[in-house]
Amino acid sequence: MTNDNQSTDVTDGFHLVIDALKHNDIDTIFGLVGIPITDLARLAQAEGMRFIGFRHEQNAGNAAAIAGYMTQKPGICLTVSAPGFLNGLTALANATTNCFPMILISGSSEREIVDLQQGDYEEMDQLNIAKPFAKASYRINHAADIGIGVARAIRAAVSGRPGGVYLDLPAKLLSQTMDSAAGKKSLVRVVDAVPRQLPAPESVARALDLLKSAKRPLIILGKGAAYAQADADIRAFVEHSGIPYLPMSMAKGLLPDTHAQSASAARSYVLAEADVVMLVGARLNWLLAHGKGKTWGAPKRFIQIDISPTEIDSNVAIEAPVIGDIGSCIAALLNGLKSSPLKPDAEWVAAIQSRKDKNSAKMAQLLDSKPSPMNFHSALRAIRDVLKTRPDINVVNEGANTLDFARSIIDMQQPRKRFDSGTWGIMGIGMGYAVGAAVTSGLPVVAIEGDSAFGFSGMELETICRYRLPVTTIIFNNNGVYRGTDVNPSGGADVAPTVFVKGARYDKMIEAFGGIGYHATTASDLSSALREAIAAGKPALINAVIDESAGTESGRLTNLNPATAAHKK
Ligand code: ADP
Ligand code: TZD
Repeated sequence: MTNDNQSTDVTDGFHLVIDALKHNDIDTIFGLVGIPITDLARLAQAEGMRFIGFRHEQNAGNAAAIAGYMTQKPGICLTVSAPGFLNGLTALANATTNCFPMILISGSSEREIVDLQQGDYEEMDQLNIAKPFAKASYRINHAADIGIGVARAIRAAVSGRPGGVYLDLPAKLLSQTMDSAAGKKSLVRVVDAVPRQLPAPESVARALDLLKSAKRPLIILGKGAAYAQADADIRAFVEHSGIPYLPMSMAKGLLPDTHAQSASAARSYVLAEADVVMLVGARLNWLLAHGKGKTWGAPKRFIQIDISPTEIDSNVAIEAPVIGDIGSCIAALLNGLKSSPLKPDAEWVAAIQSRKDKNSAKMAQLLDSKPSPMNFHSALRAIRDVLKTRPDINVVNEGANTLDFARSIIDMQQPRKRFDSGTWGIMGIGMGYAVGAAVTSGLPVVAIEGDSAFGFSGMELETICRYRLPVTTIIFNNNGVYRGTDVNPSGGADVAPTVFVKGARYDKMIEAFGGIGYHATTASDLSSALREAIAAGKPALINAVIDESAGTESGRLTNLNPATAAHKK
């Protein structure tokens, strides 16, 4: 361990990195130690920062990313070189894809050896490998540059469209020394890291004109809107305009899902029938069928609010782009609305209501059934009823059917409380997000996990137990990827590619680390286990046994599976 008190006049790279982070109010590092960064983690702890150690870097990176999304401050992930760096890189790429601010800090090996490919311990040209996956990538070579390097990384992560930043710290840098007064002076505090970016007044006027011309307007709120923390103005705009809205999955709770203007229960209808659609921090990617085709019916006229100008016209023509930060854009639009109010067509509102009523009645029937074993609906009904009483709880959600059904059945009442597979539809975010959300908010987390999805990060149950986090993980155990019913078509001894060990007892896993395990075979078991686990505020895992034939292949995305054209006899 580095000796803090060797000389009061000298500081080194280790100290300067920690000082630079603290100087910018960063108080937590998620990571996994080893050469050359073990002492950096120790020092962080010694200097009053929180170091949360993981079992795999991808999960540490995911925790950092979700902390960034929740706070608008970059989450920090610290890893060792080469393999540790690569393990963290998936999380960095996922953060960049989702527009979450995080900084992956990795130690790296001797430059001279790496560049001549002479076979150093954990040799890898990390900086160049990180570039395509990060919003920005930097290496610091001199201790005197640590202050500016860290400041640069912070600003790159959070300004404009947020994203993942890679910061390369060669081993040699960490032990480099310099005069401590000069070191202190070299620190940089980032001023106005997330500057307001005001929209051009003419873009606001254009958007309002288009909105006023609409007969069947629709607002779509994306996770960019949730990230922006402009909750009160967004709600005021939606309510003043009277326009029906759809929340994307992580924007659920920005307005409570029970809000009268939510069109979620009539999603297909409003997407097909709307004439003018206003996107607020939501991209027209695959999650919105690229803004065209069958889902969207007749071509739409779009308004798009986004901080990134090049997002506009990415998939279809946008008639009224409004470029700026969502807080400033919505405030300007709200202002315009006050001087000339809108009133959406009563027929449009009534038509949506009647679809909502019809679809909700159908859903209520499914939710009321009590099949044995449980299916997705009956299990989620039990969870929904418990979570309704705890709007403060963070919900993490991944899987295929488990994700699709939970998204529509579990209502959210508060913003930035739902964290899921996001823009990539990635599996493996579960336990990393759960730890990140619990540590960042200090509030309980309920992770609703497909059994396959859970497997990607399941070892972090130990992390959850080690830090005694109030995380309850619910495994939707249907014996496989999607379902557990496939059979090996060749008749061979191996099980089918989608099938797991039948009847696995995931609840036993958490018991190995001192957590509480529950085995739930009925909705009432599940309900009482969840109530008890939340009340206890301790690490818990509920193995919820689900009918292995329930659900569909790939959940809602069945149609994305390419079909084989060749059928061998
Ligand atoms: P969803 O998956 O919920 O539809 P996306 O991740 O596709 O949402 O879209 C988020 C969008 O929000 C991105 O295009 C991003 O540039 C934008 N964004 C993020 N933060 C802000 C902000 N503070 N102001 C404006 N736009 C933002
Ligand atoms: N690997 C990664 C990193 N991301 C992925 N999305 C996949 C693989 C493919 N995949 C899905 O898209 S969903 C899924 C996989 C493996 C798991 C589905 O099974 P589950 O969920 O048990 O988690 P359900 O609820 O039983 O369908």
